[in-house]
Amino acid sequence: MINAQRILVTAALPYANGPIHLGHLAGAYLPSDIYVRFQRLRGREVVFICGSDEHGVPITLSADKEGVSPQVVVDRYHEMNKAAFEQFGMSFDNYSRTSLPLHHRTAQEFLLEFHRRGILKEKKEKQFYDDQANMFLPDRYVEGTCPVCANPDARGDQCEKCGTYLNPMELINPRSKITGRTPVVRETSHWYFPLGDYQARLEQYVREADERDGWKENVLQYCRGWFKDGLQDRAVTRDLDWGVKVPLPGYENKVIYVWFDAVLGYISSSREWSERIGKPDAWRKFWLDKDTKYVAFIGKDNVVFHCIVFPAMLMAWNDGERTEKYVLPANVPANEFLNFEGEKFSKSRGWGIDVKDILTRYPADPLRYYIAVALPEYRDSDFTWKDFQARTNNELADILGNFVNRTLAFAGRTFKGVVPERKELDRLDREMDEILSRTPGLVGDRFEQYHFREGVLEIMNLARAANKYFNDSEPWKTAKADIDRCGTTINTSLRVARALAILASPVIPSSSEKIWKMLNLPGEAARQSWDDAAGTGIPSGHRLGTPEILFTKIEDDVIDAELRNLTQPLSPPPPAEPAKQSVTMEDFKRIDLRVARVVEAENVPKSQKLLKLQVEIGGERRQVVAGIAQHYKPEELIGKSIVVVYNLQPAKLMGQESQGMLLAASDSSGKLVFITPSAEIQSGSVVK
Ligand code: B3M
Ligand code: ZN
Repeated sequence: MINAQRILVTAALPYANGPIHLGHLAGAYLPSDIYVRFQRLRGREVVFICGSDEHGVPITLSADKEGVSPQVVVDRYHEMNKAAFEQFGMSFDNYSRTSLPLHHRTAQEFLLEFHRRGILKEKKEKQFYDDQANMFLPDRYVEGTCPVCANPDARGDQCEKCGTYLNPMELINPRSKITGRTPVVRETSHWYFPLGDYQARLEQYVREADERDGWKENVLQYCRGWFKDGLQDRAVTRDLDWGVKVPLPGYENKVIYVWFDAVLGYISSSREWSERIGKPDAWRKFWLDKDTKYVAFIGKDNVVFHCIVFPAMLMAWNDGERTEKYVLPANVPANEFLNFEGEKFSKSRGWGIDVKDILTRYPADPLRYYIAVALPEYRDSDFTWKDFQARTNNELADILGNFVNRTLAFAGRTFKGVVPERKELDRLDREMDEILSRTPGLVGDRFEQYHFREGVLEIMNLARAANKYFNDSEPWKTAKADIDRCGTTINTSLRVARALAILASPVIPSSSEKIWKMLNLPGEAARQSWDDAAGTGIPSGHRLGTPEILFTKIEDDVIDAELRNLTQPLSPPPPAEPAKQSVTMEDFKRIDLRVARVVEAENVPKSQKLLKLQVEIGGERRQVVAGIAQHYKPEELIGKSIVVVYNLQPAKLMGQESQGMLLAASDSSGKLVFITPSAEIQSGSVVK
């Protein structure tokens, strides 16, 4: 574990193409915020950097879909996400955006430096082109069948189903995202970064950084996988017009690849921060001083870019003659995914909750606490409304809130709100002292090692022990029989309440300040010293503030209403599908649609989406595989009439032959229904 005095913390820059949801918070944001707040309490010099990623195909696709310019999309979501992060209590020192001129300059500076030193190679390559839309189709502009797992909806840059990173040219049955047509192949030129040249050094870097700071096993696994496959040259330019311009001759109509510019967004955001606080050089001591510990928090889908691509870029820069030498990440803690009620968050299906939406109904702290104890640190985990209710009511309210409240209320009643003296200690006091004094170290160790879940549970264990101590000490009895004994119990309880305010403040910052205020202590809980949290009590004679409710319990009917609303779309509702290109009657007639009757239906093993149907089409039997398993149970389909595309080329889906395609309609909420004739009609009938 590296014990640095100065720490640079970055959290992945979310794409400004949609509202951030709870899954994002559990991946990179809450862990980084807990870490930063904790390190500040430890007295470390910390800067916490983030911002919107405003370039790349995810942005232009959203803009195309809505029929607006990319600028409109990024302006909207940058502001929205910035506000949501604030409301959630993220303590970024700077939240920038990659569309700023300062960022464009930074990215171009790196590209030109690499170009000048002959690091980049120019290559001609074949790429998909949509000759109706008149544009090249980089990355997600192409979709098709994954060559690895046969997912029919793999994106050009990655198959979301099996996780394989793809080149659009590898897709089977490629189709343009813009017109739906099969793209043609054209030649284009791009600049490549020779990642392979850095492989040996990168392997050494990951090995040494892991030895020093204990990298997470999941992150090491991803890296090893990449190293094993061998690192390839990666194109750093794209045929697009939205992004950072490539300042090289012949590249006037191209931009820098979004990932090349996005990771540099950490640097430009740090520079923006320096300028904003009036110390234009402040960023330098974080980025350019080898004594800085740099920790980059991300979600698991960004590992390769932070553990391999970005470090290689920084190595390449550092090899040059310039005096600025950048620090590489000392650790890249990446979480797995948080699911929502057992299923992946899906914007398109409206499955999940936006941060800004949930914060209109619940305060940030209970949400922060629940996500913290459910963090997907080792494997995917799940957000459920019932668990959220249980953690809020049974832990925050009944344990932590209850302990602080009864202590203050008791001190108010019995000692007129003045801290009593701590006299002779008995066994219970000494046990409580013991638990209290070891907790900051215990939790601190977990936090230093990025095990936030365990750290947070230890904080709650302290509150649990304190409640038990209060019960076992029975101050309501000693108040009559032995007031000194009673005073000692309350003094000790107040000391624990003070420590809890400090130790819990990285997780539930506003509740911690409330406790601090109730204790009527000077300053803020967030500005105390972690290491002294247990040692310093509250002096006897100190006048306490008034107790107030810390956490409101969530009633059953509130949770029931959330569960009933589950199928509602995420806000804002996705815009209607734009019309496709017009087709001639001729075009349409080439498609042979028939009524079919379902005779058998079953789930496809290992697939959550696919159902395998045996259908009868006018005396002929065919097998049709349809992606409707999340909407229909197999038995609901047997005997039903459906419409199928009869002359579609057979395809294999998850190893199952499909000889036709079922027609279905879906709306923006993700609801999907199959199409059926309005009355009985013979199977095999032509639909026209
Ligand atoms: N915008 C991907 C994402 O939002 C990407 C992260 C950039 S970090 C430099 O998951
Ligand atoms: Zn795949």
